Amino acid sequence: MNQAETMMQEVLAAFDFGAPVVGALRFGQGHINDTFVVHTQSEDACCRRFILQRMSAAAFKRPDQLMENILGVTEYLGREIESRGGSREREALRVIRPRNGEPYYTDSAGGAWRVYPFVEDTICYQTAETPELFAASGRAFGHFQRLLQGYPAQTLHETIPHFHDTEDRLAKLKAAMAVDKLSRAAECRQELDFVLAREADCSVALQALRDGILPLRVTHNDTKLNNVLMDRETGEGLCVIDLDTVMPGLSINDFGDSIRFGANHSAEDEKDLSRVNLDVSLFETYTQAFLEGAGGTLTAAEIDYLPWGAKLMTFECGIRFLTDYLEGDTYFHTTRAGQNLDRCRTQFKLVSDMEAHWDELAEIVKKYK
Ligand code: ADP
Ligand code: GN1
Ligand code: MG
Repeated sequence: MNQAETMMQEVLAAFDFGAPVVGALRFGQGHINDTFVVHTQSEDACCRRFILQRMSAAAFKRPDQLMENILGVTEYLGREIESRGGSREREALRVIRPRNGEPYYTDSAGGAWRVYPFVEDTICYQTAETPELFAASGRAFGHFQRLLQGYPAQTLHETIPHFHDTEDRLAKLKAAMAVDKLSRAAECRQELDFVLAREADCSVALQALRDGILPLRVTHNDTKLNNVLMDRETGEGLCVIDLDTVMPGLSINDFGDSIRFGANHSAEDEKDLSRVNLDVSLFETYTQAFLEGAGGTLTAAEIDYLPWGAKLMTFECGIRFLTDYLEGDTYFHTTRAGQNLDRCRTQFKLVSDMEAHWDELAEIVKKYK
């Protein structure tokens, strides 16, 4: 048995899955945590699956605080969903504690592991294959924000400090550029100039927050299409997952991150930039659906700022990919050389497209005010 297999044995033994484990395999396409699907098989032949995750040590310095947030949020969501007649087992994540009763298991090498039941009969999409699918994700994320409207925000830990602090992301990029640890900056000159030409943009949403124009809410902060599980039967958004970054934040960022990832027809790391284009009609589809799901919780100012949420989340994500590339790809999982730079380039292409369609985007959001 190699080291990874020995570690997996240790971790599997730390949890009670209710039946013998028959296998654990790598799963999903997340960029942050190490995710596995665990299969169990009991004597009555009923096979069950679980999601087992080693939380990213690079992203999350305090797994104890992270899991305190997740326990609080999943319990709250479960109650809200039940009180609306929904199924808490299918529509919310549920933490399965290890045998020692803690919220997660710390392995002998210091890794932090958690388990959720696998939400069955769902599909996790990587691209918005149809407008209906994208609309369903919009309703789910809008509704998620609505469900958490009354959550006591002051009890949440900041799991990643300055997560959507675009000014801070810019400062970190500049620092990485100055150090240029791997001498990659020369190769990224065009991308760096793209950022430097838009420095002022980094303050737009934060200034609106400081000025009291935009309210602080409890938000998801990572609203990619693949962070909502779609019901296989109905095609509707069923369960919002990846709750690691639920923190006080801006509603426009939840909207914007979905647009960044979903309102186009290409992979996040597409090399051929001619294939990376903002789909304005998908922007409209998502706007309508997100606001429908949010059910009147957004203010008029928040709706006005939605195009800024889209542009800033896309710009910020590009800045983060570029920073990670300059620092040697230590944060986002990569499967090939240059992937983070390619990801950065797709984001900046989308930002340029948003700028080119800016008036149209502003007109669209006005329609749904
Ligand atoms: P990351 O932060 O790395 O993106 P996620 O929590 O999003 O990690 O999980 C990675 C992937 O695992 C998801 O995109 C989804 O495909 C799958 N997944 C996570 N939790 C569940 C679950 N409870 N049921 C089914 N699939 C899940
Ligand atoms: C990460 O965890 P995942 O893969 O859903 C990242 C997001 C980025 C996204 C880019 C905790 O999302 O912020 O927007 O990659 N999550 C974290 O694809 O950093
Ligand atoms: Mg994810």
